[in-house]
Amino acid sequence: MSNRRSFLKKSLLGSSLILPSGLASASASFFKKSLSEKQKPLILSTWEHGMPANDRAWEVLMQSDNIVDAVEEGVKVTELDMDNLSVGLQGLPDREGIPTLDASIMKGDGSCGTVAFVRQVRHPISLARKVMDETPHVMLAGEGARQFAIAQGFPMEEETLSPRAEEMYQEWKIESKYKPIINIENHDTIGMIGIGADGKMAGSCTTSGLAFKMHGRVGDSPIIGAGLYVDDEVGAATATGLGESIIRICGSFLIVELMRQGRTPQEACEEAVKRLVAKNSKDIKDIQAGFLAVNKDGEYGAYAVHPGFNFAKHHQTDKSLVDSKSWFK
Ligand code: SD4
Repeated sequence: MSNRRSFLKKSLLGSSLILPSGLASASASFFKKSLSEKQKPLILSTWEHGMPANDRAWEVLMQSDNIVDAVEEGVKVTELDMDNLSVGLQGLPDREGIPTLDASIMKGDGSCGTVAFVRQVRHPISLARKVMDETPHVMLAGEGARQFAIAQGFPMEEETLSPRAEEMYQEWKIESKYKPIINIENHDTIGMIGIGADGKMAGSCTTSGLAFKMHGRVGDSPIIGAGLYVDDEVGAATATGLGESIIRICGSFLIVELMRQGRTPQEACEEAVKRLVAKNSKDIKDIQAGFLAVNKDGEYGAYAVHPGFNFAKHHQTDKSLVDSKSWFK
């Protein structure tokens, strides 16, 4: 909880002491309502590229009042960002030199769609949305996902690497060693979670996954409950970082369940990181992972294994980039 909000809560507690009891509780509920309403709508995204993505999401939300459209359109900005080497077809390829993409989208009513290990699709998030809206399934993978994209009229893109990705791939090929490296280009997935003025929530997550991964490797981002989870009754969470470590603890689902049990988003993210550290203790020095969460009142939190994780937040009166705290200092 921000200092300002805890200050307001404390002052409210103080003021209710001097009011007659009926008036005090009316005043308390008025203030509680206006406090939480101030936080809605709210859009949060992982990393600095979340700033332009949030701007677009906000614009769509203001025009349509539709939080699902907002989180889809928002991350499409990142999918097109040529400077981002972890999202979209311009991202770093797998060991065979092929970019393969993972994405998921989820609504607070439990509807969700995901695509994994998909090729040649410029906007995997929109393909995930089609899986959610147009099929009875949750997840399509690989060639099946690509065929579905063609059937849905998605253009098939060339698989030529972006100049920067090609250069880095050629450099990597000299040693051909896969080693996760924290906080550089290979950890830049965008996860976006948002809450509309009406309290409806949604989230999206899209990535080219780990650089130089094995062909066919799928990370946490398209796994509902790992890279993304949303429940209108509680809140939403998303993840970035080494997918294997996040999948092992069902990170995003864990955070939502901890919030359901009464933890704040901040406490829930911290507990998830604690579990992740415990379950991945052998390699933890080389593992970066970060979580971002919001509850249905619009309170939010974030926490990472190592320093360096940040997130973008956008609401009515403020848009800013916030540094997350971390397990290792
Ligand atoms: C993955 N979680 O595929 C993704 C990578 C990532 O920021 O988050 N990069 O494991």
